Amino acid sequence: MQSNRRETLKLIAATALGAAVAPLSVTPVMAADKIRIAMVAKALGNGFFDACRDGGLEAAKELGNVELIYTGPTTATAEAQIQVIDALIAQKVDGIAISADDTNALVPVCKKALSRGIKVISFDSGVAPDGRIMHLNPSNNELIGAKCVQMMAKTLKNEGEVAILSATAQATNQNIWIEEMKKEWAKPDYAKMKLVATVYGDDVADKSYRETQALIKAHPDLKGIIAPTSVGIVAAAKAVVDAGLVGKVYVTGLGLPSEMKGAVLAGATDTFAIWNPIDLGYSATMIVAALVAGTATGKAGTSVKAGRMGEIKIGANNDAAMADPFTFDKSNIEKFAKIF
Ligand code: RAM
Repeated sequence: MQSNRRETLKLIAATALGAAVAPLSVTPVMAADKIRIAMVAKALGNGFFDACRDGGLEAAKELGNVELIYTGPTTATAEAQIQVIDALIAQKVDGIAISADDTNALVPVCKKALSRGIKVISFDSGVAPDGRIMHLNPSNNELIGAKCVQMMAKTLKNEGEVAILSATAQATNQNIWIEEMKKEWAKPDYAKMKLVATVYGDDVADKSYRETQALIKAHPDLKGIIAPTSVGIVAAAKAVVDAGLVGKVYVTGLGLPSEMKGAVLAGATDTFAIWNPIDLGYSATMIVAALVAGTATGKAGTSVKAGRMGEIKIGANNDAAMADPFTFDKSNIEKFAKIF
């Protein structure tokens, strides 16, 4: 790991920046020499992206010559993200890592950024291939989808009505995961576990809470809710607790241990999963820095050095994936709640 870090510093020092860049701990680099990388969240005020930002800041500090601009719209819509990207183009940033609110709608503005020499990647939630150099998936999509169904099946002993509470209807990542869930769900093991509805809380706590209440009302036999969103899962669990349905309706999906501790201890959630968002933001920032420095191309079949995360291999469609999702329950929630 240390050698990777040293390697990265050496590479950055030897790049287009021209001047030799001393390790950050010794000599701070002049602001004007800094590579400016923007990390664009689906929306601000989401703890998941705050954790990604923390990872990005860690990478920037480690590289020493990177300034991280953490930004995003107030609502998770493509229109709002387009405005954010346009502003970043006007600011002439060097690189952008975006978690997309829409796969295709962001392509033109991302292409515009690319045509101005800005290195654009997507992370977490992808932009279609034409609009980015590469995409960093947090984990294997098939695994994420299967995991969500398996966690629900384990709690419900493979039986009962289940609904999905997603983020926005256009979110690239949730839509892929829901497709993968359905593939897993088609297996005979789950014949008695029925998907009765898919609703969207838009990664807004209030809306997710109200959608959960509506689900409970519309489906009196509902036994489970899968929320593949860190905002939705917390809101759904709260709605279950508030309705006095702990032990009758279970919530699982993807969430942050720090935000899900209450739900797990209350019994509304048996298990849930996630990857480390700090590592995700750290890696995305490292990748953009390497693209700006010219030490990586992001092309299929190549790899990119991402500091303490090691070498990240880039596969078909210029996609890469990080670690497997990790599962949380009563046995480990308190420990991880302190980290992210
Ligand atoms: C929400 C966002 C994000 C997703 C997590 C799991 O914070 O929708 O894109 O990866 O949930």
